Amino acid sequence: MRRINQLRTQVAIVGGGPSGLLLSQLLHVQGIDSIVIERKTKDYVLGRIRAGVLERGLVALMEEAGCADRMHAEGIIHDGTLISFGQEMFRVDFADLTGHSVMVYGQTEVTRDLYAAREAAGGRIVCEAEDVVIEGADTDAPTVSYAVQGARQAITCDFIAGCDGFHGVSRKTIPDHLRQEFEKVYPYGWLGILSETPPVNHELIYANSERGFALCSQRNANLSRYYIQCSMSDHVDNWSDEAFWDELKKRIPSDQADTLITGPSIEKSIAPLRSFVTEPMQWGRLFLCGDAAHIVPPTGAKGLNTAASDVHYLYHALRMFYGEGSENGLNTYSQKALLRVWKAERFSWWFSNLMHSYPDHTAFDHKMQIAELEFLRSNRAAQMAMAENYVGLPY
Ligand code: RFL
Ligand code: PHB
Repeated sequence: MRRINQLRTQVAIVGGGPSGLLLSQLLHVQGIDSIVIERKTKDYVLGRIRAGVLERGLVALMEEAGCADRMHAEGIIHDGTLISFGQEMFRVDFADLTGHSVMVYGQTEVTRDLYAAREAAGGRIVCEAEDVVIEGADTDAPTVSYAVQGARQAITCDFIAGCDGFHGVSRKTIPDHLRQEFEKVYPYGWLGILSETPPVNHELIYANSERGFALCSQRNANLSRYYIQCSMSDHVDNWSDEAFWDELKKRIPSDQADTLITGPSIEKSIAPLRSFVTEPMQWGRLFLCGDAAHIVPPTGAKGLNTAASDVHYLYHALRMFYGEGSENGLNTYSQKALLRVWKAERFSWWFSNLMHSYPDHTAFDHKMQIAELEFLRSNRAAQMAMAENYVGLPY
C-alpha cells in the first residue's frame, strides 16, 4: 500500500469516543490543533448507549468546551440516589452531604454534542480508519498512520493521545516490559435495556436482592434504562422483554415494582464487569486517556467520569506546554491521573461487592453485605464517604 497523504497536527488523537472528542474540542478552544482518528463510522459512534450519570467535573469540562447548552437544557440534576436491599430502601442525599449533585445526561448525547461542535468548528475527524499504527512515540517525531479505503495515510505530530478504549492499539504500543496491568474480572455481567417508558422513580435505585443486583436508571421523562445482574455466560436471546421485566420487579422493593411501567425494549445488551488499570499512562509522547488505560465496573457510574478526569489533566498539561513552554504537566500526567483513577477503581469495586450476589457467597458473606447496608443507611459518615465518591472526587 502506498503512502498517499502526509498530514501534520499538534496532537493526534487516536479514538473518537467521548475522551477523544472532548480533548479535541477543549484543545480547539485554546487554539491547539488536533486530528481525531476513529476506527468506526460516525453513526456507529453516535449510536452507542452507555453511561448516564455525569459528575460536576465533566459538566464543567463540557462548559469549558462550549458544548453545555443542550446538557443544561435537557439534563436532569439528581441531588441523591436510592439504595434498596430486599424490601428496605433508603436515600443518600448528595446535596445535603456534599453540597454537590450529579447530572443525568446520556453519554450518547455528550458524544453527539461534542461531535456537532467539532464539525461546526471544521475539526478534522477521520472515520473508518483501519490498521492504526503508532510509531516513534518515544522520540521527538511521533507518527500515527492508518488506512482509509485502501489508501495509507500518515500524520506527524508533537503528541499522541491514546483515547481508543479498552480494545484499542494505543495501550499495546507501550512495550510489555514497561507496562504493568492490574485486572479483576467479576463473576457476573449486566443485562441492560432501554425503553420508552417513564422512569419508575425520579431518582436512580441501586438494588441489592437475593436474586442479584438491579439498577433503575433513566435518560429523560420518557426514556428509562434498567439493568439486572446476569451470569457471564448469559445471552440477550435468552431474555424476552417480559422475562426481563418480571425479573427486575422481583429485585426491587414491591412498592416500586407495583408502579413500574413496562414496555418494549428499544435496546438490549449484556456487558461483562471488570476492573482494569494499566501503569504508567504515558510512554514518551504517547498519553493514554479513558478506557484505553482503565476500566471500572459500572456500579457507581465512574467510567466516563474517570475518562473525563484524564482528559482534564492532559488538556491542562498540553495547555501549559503550548502556552508557557513548560513540560511539567506532561511529565506528571501519569502520576496525577493514576492517583484519581485508583480512587475511582476502589469506589466501583466496593460498591460492586456490596450490591451483587456472588456464586461462592456463604450465608455469612450475605449477612456482611446486609450489615454494611444497614450501616450505610444509619451512619452519616458512611453516607458522606459514599456521596463524596459518587458526585466525584475533586480533580
Ligand atoms: P470509548 O467510548 O470506548 O471510545 C473509544 C473509541 O476508540 C475507537 N477505537 C479506535 N479508533 C482508532 N483505531 C483503533 N484501533 C481503535 N480502537 C478503538 C472506538 O471505536 C471508540 O469510538 O472510550 P472512551 O472515549 O475512553 O470513553 C469511555 C466511556 O465510554 C466508558 O468509560 C463508559 O461508557 C463506561 N460506563 C459508564 N461510565 C460512567 O461514567 N457512568 C455510567 O453511568 C456508565 N455506565 C458504562 C456504563 C459502560 C457500559 N458498558 C457498555 C461497558 C454502562 C455500560 C453498560
Ligand atoms: C446508566 O444510566 O446507564 C447508568 C447509571 C448509573 C450507573 C451505571 C449506568 O451506575
